[in-house]
Amino acid sequence: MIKRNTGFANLTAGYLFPEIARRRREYVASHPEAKIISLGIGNTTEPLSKHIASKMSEYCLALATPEGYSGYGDEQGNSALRARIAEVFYPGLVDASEVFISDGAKCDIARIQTLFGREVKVAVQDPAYPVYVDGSVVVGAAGENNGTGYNGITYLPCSPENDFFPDLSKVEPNTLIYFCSPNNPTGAVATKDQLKKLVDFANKNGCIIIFDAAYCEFIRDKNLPKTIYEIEGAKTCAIEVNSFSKPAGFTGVRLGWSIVPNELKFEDSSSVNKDWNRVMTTLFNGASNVAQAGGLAALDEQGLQDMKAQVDYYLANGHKIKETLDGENFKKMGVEAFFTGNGPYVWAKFPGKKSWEVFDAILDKCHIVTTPGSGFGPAGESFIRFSSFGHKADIEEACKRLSKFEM
Ligand code: PGU
Repeated sequence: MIKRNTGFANLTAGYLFPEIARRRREYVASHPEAKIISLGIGNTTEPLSKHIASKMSEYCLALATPEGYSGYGDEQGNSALRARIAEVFYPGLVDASEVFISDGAKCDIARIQTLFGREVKVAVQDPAYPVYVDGSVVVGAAGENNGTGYNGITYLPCSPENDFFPDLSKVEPNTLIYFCSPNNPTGAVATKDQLKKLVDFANKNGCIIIFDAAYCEFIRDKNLPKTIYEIEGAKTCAIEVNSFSKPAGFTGVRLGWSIVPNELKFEDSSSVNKDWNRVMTTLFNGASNVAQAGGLAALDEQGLQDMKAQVDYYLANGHKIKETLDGENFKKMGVEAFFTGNGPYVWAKFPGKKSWEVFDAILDKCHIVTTPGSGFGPAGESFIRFSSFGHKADIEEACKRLSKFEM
């Protein structure tokens, strides 16, 4: 018999979001009358831009003609799209040869684990998008589960007390640091000064940063950095992952990218970009050509306008949720809600309560699904994440119900 990958045995319960879906199903089975609204998983709800959809559709129909047909493309992605991403998101900062097109940021985060293997030390912000830790556990880089976390992972608490920016002195040299800004789940956006601290620390200590910028298009404050490459020195210490999922509504279409700078090196001076190219060409066969046609359309003048409008729509929902959580009923419970207006999540602390307890109470009393903060790491305990992805009318109804919530 083949032995089970010990990484899987080491994983705690199921992946967070299917577990939430399971609890929702269980609740609905016993309360069939409940009209559930989801402020849980960060899943886009608004239809694609007509402009982007029609470009994909044109491309798709052309595939049915001899002239328009194409099979496998370059594994690194369509060269026009690589160049356009460099130009739109990283003007003067990144070369097209450093852009790798993919089927999404989550998939890139998974493949990144193969790039560094099981020997690497890992540090994560706590709370964090669960894929960084779970992915590390699967490849065996996280060590053993000791009940509150994994002993091979350095958890860097990010809380209101430290302005959601971690104490880096806890990170050992030569560590892979996952850093997400705008942050999932806290919504915090690192300032240029904070990112400069992170970059300087990484360069000084031989660390590599995996910078997850999946929500960068939500940044409305012009002083906040949208990419880590705005920070001097980032190209020798950082990989960025990014995605069309949230700004273009491509959560189902699937399209993302990673940036691996030519200057980034391993300990033996070999090129990280070269190995990443090897990973992408060997273990990935290129993003869907239809999705890439959509990506190109998303980055022309009309597409950029349409993406901005979609993000504005979700941001308006976020403001509404934050306003509701600032209401008298929540004040009485001592709740403090955090929303920067530069990300899609509202992060709220329920002092003295367990996250799952609050999750259950909101589901039971308001018929609203949320995400328990403890699912993002030990420092997320007592918090709840509210997602602003949803139809405006649903958000309004959810806010009406929440304004009467008590526990
Ligand atoms: N990075 C971050 C920080 C995310 O929050 C998400 C989605 C992704 C990457 C995934 O990007 P793709 O390009 O679509 O692969 N987070 C959502 C969805 C849950 C999930 O499992 O991805 C969330 O609710 O946190």
